[in-house]
Amino acid sequence: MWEQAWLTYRPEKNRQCPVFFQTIFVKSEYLSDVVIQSGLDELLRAGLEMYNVSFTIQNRDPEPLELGLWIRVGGQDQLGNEGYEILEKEGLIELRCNENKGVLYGIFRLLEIFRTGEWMENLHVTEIPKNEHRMLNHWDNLDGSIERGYAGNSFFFKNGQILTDQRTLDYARLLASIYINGVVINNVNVKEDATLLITDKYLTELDVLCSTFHRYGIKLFISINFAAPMEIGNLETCDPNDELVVNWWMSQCEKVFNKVPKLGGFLVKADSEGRPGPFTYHRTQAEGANMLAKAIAPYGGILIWRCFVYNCQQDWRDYTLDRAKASYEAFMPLDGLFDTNVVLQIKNGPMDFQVREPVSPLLGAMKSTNQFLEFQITQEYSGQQKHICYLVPQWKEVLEFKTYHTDENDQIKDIVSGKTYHRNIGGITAVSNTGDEPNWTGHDFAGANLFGFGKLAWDVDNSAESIAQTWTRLTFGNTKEIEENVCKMLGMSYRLYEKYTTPMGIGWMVNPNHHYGPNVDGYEYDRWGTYHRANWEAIGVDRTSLGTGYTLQYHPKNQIAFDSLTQCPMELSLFFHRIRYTTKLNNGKTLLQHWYDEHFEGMEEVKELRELWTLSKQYIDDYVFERVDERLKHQEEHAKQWCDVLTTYFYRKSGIVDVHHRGIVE
Ligand code: GCV
Repeated sequence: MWEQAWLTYRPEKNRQCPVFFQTIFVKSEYLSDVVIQSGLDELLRAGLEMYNVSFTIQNRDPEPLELGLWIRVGGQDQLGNEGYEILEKEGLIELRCNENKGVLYGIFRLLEIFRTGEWMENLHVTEIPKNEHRMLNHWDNLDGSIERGYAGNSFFFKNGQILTDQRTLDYARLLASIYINGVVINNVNVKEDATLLITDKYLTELDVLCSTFHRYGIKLFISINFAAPMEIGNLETCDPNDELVVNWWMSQCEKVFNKVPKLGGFLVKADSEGRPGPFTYHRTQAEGANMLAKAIAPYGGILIWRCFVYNCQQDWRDYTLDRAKASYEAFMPLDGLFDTNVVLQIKNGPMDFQVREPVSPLLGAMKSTNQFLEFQITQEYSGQQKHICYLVPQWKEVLEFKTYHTDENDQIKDIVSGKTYHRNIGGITAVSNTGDEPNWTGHDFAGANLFGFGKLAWDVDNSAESIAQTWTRLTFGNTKEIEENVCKMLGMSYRLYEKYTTPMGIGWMVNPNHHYGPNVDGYEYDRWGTYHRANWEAIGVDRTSLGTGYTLQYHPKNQIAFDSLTQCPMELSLFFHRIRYTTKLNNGKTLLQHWYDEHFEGMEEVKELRELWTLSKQYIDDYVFERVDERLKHQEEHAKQWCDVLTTYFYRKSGIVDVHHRGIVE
């Protein structure tokens, strides 16, 4: 059996049952709407679980002085198709919205406000999404495994079959409660059976799954294989300019959308890490994307094309190539050449979801192309859901980064929403961290990242702290004591993790393939373009304009700052610079001393996490307490391993001692 994460409705013994659990005023014409019905189902469920009451429905407007929840749909253009307004006046609560999704979202929010104790007389809340598309990408394979999954197996697929059951329905509820409105269900690395998702073998099952998620206002998407015309269509090529290929996709898409009309579109990883793409035929990424976009345009489909394109067959001896530059080089010249139903999906940094990277220079530089920003919720490089690493602070930094491409204040958040450049599609997407573990995310605290992503994608101005508070109260219980301790743990976790692993933007230094645990040279003499190039006197790749030239991909204002070691944010200094161990940083310490300090401090501070958790013991269910505690114990031990390996390695390389003599292993 599985749990309900932040939708756990605990019995409320000490509070009076609010009116919205008792009487609902709603016109009968809205009751046949499946999305509105999902909202009412949720209210019913919450009322039963919290107060053991169910509501009566009145198909009319309330009379003066009547109490209850009044659902009003339509005539609220200012709220768009997803926004809502909640107003409390003398015991009557009005939920106003323009369309059905507003009802669903408004009900979830109403429940949240009540459950977290934010409820007050004359409450007035208006919410309109800042991003039209708020999506999750699942890297689930059809055999049930999940690439970079740390919470069990897939609940979408098992043994080559698509699953639609109570668990998938509960997932849709969880996602709707955090405003997610799009989900890609399968891995971007489309192989074997997954290629067949666009064939009769799966279309009926896919349609059933799409209809289930549709009830929660969520559109499903699938990742497709660019080489499908060859692998399943018996063609000899998948050249996007070949007429046979074009026709094959046209007719295949007609079949797909006829059978699965609610499908949102396709996601494509092409010319990346062994996946096929237009480069094989000397075609551009735009030619590849547009060919597919045209095939799904008649059905209103969106074609999401990833920009994670780089050479993964690099020679580590070759200093002329810099992987960080690859995406910009491939896509920037194509700005303005993509069809209107194409959106480019760009990872937040130029490399690959490291604990800290600069913001991808493509974001903001491309002015005439739709863009989605891609985050990674699954903790591939941030502790694999064995360590606590609350990622919302990282995402906030990305969203608030100023590109300077239009003016002094343009921020990534307005670029990806489409606002800055008036794009017709925009939004934020992230790789999901869920699986079939009872608590969905393996580590209970990883739930905060999923919850936080949804809340942030809806409103990028939500603070990391307020999101953490809401999540904590909903998940563990509505008390001040739990909130204080858990939020403190979440608040310190990202910076902590960075300190004892790979600070200053150097990244990697993990064991190859599974990417868990320290291994400084794990990727150093390999083909992936992820080098630190440490020797006895210095470390880092010079990515300045005098080095690989990567900084030239930014607006001159950022380029100048990143080029200068003194102006470059210290936490990114080793991303941009090659630095001698003895060079003094802005904080007055030498590089190596700072490195030692970061690691030893991180290793010490991590102990506080377990202490704080222990303080919460009396408020938390035993089994939850234990499963988190077990992981915290591991995190503490593993932080020591990181610290020891990463200090010893550089001590041995350089011979430079730690001025505080904290016991580097010789
Ligand atoms: C799904 C990284 C990960 C891969 C992932 C890839 C991507 O390289 O390690 O597992 O593939 O990113 O984002 O496509």
